[in-house]
Amino acid sequence: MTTDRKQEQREEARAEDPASGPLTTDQGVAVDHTDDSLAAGERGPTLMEDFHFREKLTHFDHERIPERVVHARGAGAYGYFEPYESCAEFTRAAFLQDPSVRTPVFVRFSTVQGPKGSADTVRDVRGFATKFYTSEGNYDLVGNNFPVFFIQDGIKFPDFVHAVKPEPDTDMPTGASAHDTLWDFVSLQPETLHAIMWLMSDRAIPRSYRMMQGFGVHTFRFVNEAGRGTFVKFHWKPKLGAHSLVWDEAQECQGRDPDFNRRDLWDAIEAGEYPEWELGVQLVPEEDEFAFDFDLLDATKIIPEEQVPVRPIGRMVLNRNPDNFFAETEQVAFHTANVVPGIDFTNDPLLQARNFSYLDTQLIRLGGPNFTQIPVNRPIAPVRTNQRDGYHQSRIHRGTNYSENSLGAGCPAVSGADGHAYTHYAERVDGAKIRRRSPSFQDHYSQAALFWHSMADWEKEHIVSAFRFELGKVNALAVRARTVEELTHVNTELAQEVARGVGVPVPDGGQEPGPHKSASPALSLEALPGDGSIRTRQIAVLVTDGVDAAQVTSVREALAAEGAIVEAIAPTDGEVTGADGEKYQVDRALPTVAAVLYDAVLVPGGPVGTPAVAQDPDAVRFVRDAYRHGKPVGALGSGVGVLTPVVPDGVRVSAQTGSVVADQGVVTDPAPGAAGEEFVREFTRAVAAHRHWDRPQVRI
Ligand code: HDD
Repeated sequence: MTTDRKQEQREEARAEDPASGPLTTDQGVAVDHTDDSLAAGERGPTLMEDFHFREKLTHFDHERIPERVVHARGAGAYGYFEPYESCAEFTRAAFLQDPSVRTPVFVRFSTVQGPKGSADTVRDVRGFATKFYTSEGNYDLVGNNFPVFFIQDGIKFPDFVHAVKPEPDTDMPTGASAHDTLWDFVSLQPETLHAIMWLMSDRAIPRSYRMMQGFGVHTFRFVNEAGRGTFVKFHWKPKLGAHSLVWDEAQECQGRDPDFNRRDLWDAIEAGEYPEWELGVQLVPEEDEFAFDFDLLDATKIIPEEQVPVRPIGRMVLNRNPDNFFAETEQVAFHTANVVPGIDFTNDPLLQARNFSYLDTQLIRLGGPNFTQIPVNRPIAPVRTNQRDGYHQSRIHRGTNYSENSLGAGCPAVSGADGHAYTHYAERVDGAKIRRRSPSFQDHYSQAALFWHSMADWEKEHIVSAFRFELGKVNALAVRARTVEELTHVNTELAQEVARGVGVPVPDGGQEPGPHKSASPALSLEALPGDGSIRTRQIAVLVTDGVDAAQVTSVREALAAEGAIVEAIAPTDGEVTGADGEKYQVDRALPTVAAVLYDAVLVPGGPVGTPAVAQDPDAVRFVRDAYRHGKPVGALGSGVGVLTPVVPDGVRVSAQTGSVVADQGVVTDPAPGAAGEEFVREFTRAVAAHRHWDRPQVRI
């Protein structure tokens, strides 16, 4: 957020509080002085009658609440949802009927493993929780950016979380899955393998919360006015497409800017670049419940989009940042059991467990049963209950507090059959009490294999590299070997490549699940390129004294006109003097930034490209890192000289003045002076493609 925006916010806050006058105590008593304690004499003891001192310190001592037991690290924003058309055929949920009605939302994105203060760009699942403040009450779609989960029955959630969280003796590692207990758990629980494939893919290191998918994971149930049920799975598809970092870059980002994704979301909304997702549903008629070779109740399975297409039903736009992180993002409470009429559950054992857990955990985290009265959790629909008292009860209820009653004219009365009340879907259930997994949940390898076969070659390469990194950090060699053995049931090539990297015997393999069925192209990141724009992409332009300022200005204006954010980076902050003697404002000093914080790098002409600067290790490293992370790299005029030693053979760089060469994301034009249209067009195209994985010496 820019400083003046923060200042604006402060002024807005003051304007909203007309009585914004003197500092007071919590009791509203004006305070004359808050920098010195009340004492007996200037050098005497502090007096206990100093109620201002005591209240101020006591409140401070009690500011922290328990962080979430998982998903502690997050970022949130407000926005709205609007349906494209009525979904009355499938559901009577009011917010899915009228395209002219916008439903307010609050979304919180999160990582899972790390504590509240951990870094954003860790390898992890990302939470994608949406609270719809609908006219019929709050509906929470509490999803992730993976469509599957690690376990099938929620009773194992404590075991899974204990295994992935820091080890109980050392409390290490923070924000990481690369350690013995997780892989011990995984190597003994084949049901985890499908989600593990997603965790080892680039899906687990999203470039931006704005550029990642979201999934409800479970099969839920739509119920229409006539009471007919339809199975439904929810999908969020980002307008900007799904894009990721590479692991080498993500690790450096953790240090350079632990708030990388949080900042990206905040700044985009502040700049009016409102992120947008399309809500889609996969619909399965109840009569088709058993038409699949997997169980719809199994949260470790997807319905391949090629089997049941995703039907777009609306869009969500996030357009307002919270005013206060603790009050809103930290205190927001999502719960899978917060549903509205027309949306119901299935007997998915993971969902059933979640329907217990969220309320349970929020009671302790938010200090009792009245957390729904915290503004961010408050429905816009009227609330009328007979629930009373409890910590932080802020409602002053009048009248009766029981049902039935006559003294309160029977109010609040149950809605009865008028159709507005929530009625649970009358699914017929029967069965002997049993503690046993359904046989229909037993196939743990086919969809892990499906995911592998759906990957582009570069994605497979990244997955192998991730497994090698993760298992390379596992000390227990038997756990490494057992995990590799498990991978032979997914794909022999994968298992053998991983084994070669982690020093365990290379398995013979051949235990894949039968002749492989076709892949699901929708699972590759290549299926979600986005809108082809370069909006909000961060581009670094390396400048120094003597730079060809006309060139920088021309290309900077052209890229900014396409919505990119272009920053001039120089060895020191302040200004540089262009070759024309004019001053040129620097945005960032090189020591305060790094290539990993940018999507592309441009090296203009002037002394930047002269041998003296080309030997500047920081500038050369900046360009080299960008190249090695597969990012677009451009050079103009003598700036081409900085690229030449960085770009390996096999990538063409322009040598003749006047000819623009664009090859594998490297765009060069040695011509001096303002950037030509062709260069701008080619460089913009290279930036729109995000990354260029197939070029030589990309470091993943
Ligand atoms: Fe969970 C938080 C998503 C399985 C129990 N979960 C939490 C959050 C998200 C998810 C996005 C953070 C919400 C926020 O931002 O405040 N969880 C999922 C998904 C799952 C999943 C998509 C699998 C499909 N979760 C899961 C299981 C259990 C829980 C199986 C327990 C049986 N989840 C919790 C929790 C949390 C939570 C412990 C911690 C903080 C909170 O609820 O409010 O109750």
